Amino acid sequence: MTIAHEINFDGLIGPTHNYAGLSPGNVASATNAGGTSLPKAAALQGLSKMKTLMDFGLAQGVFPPQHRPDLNALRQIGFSGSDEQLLKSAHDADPTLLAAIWSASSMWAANAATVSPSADTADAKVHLTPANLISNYHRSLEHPTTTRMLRMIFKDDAHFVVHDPLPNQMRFADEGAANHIRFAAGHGQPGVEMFVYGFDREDSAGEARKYPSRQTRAACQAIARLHKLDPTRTVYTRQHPDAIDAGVFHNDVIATGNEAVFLYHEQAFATSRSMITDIAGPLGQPLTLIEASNTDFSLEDAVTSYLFNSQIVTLPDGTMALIAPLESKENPRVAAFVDRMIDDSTNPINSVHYLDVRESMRNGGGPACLRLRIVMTDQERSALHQGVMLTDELYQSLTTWVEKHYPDQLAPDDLLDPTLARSLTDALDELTRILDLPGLYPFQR
Ligand code: SUG
Repeated sequence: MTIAHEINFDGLIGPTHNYAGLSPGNVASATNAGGTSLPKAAALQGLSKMKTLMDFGLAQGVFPPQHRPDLNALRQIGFSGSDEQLLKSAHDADPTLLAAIWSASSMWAANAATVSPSADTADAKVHLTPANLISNYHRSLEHPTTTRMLRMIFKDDAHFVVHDPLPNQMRFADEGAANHIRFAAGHGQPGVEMFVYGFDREDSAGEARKYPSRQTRAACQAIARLHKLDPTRTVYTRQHPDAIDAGVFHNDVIATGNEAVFLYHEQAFATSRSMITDIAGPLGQPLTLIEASNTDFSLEDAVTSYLFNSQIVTLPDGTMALIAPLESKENPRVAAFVDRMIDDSTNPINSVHYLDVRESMRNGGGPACLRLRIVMTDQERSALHQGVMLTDELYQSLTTWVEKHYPDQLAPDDLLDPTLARSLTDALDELTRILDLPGLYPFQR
């Protein structure tokens, strides 16, 4: 039997983390638009989450933030002049354009790529497809650097394939692992991969009305083909339109899984029951279903508490733990549901750890959004770039780096400041030395 473990790669929250209301259908982003953010606190919250998981004995990786503000993105759409003039003219044309090129949105690593482990792919390699993220302009700026970063970290082509992102066209709108759950009897066993979409051009009847769908069925199918998945072990499921319209802009806001455990809300999917047989059949063992009903708590509770954006992790002793956002503890209906789940011996989740990632949460990103999980054998793990694997020393270096370079606060007007923009270039240059990723950023080439 092949032994493999899940490694979580968290996006280190960048120094330009701010609240701009850039994502229609993301309730937290809209609610906090125009507020003052705390970039240093945000990054330290994220680092502390990574350290907590490492201290549980789990392998933990780090993805560096991207270089923002992306002034080249402004030149590409016709703005010109000095840095100061670029920032000012973009602001005068449309303040959301200015905010977009400053966004630290690459922190949400669950949207970096979709990943299939080698146990599921025909060529027995780990396949990664960077997400094109074309549904929102600020996020569409991420994939060139994400692709480059993944190709530096997963460089060894004996083990890894990093594909190009899907075509930049709405037909193939893709948001990565946030809309993908892999089930398996154990991490190293062949899995069943579930792809979740909101839009299907063959079937427009089931569409959300109020908010956009960000993932298409065609994108899911393309990734399954690229990753050489077994069609009999691949399941496509549609998000419930009512869920999208309640603020479930990614499936990981309403469902999650780990190994053979499936945790979801009864209103998550347009097709709850049939899909469960489609998953459990090829898996060859029953799924442990943990369903939250509307009487447990509502869709709105799910969206404000972000319970389903918890990470379910398998601990070294074989039991599972729930890594949940503090907001779940603060909702009495959700917290009571969690208590019942932990007490229930028919599922393997034995403990809950509530973490503070409030700065990210205020933009709609919980614990699971902040990480990309990759199941790997020990051999694959030793083949990846080791500079991004968290150790106590790296945790210390990154904490010191954040303390030294990050602004304490960012208000919307700060985004007009060219001095801040320039100081961040030096900081990121230093970061590529800490993580041993020379030449990652466009300004270094
Ligand atoms: O794409 N928020 C992100 C949150 C992504 C959460 N990720 C997962 N669910 N996996 C988004 O909507 C808000 C930025 C702003 O408004 O300033 C933002 O991009």
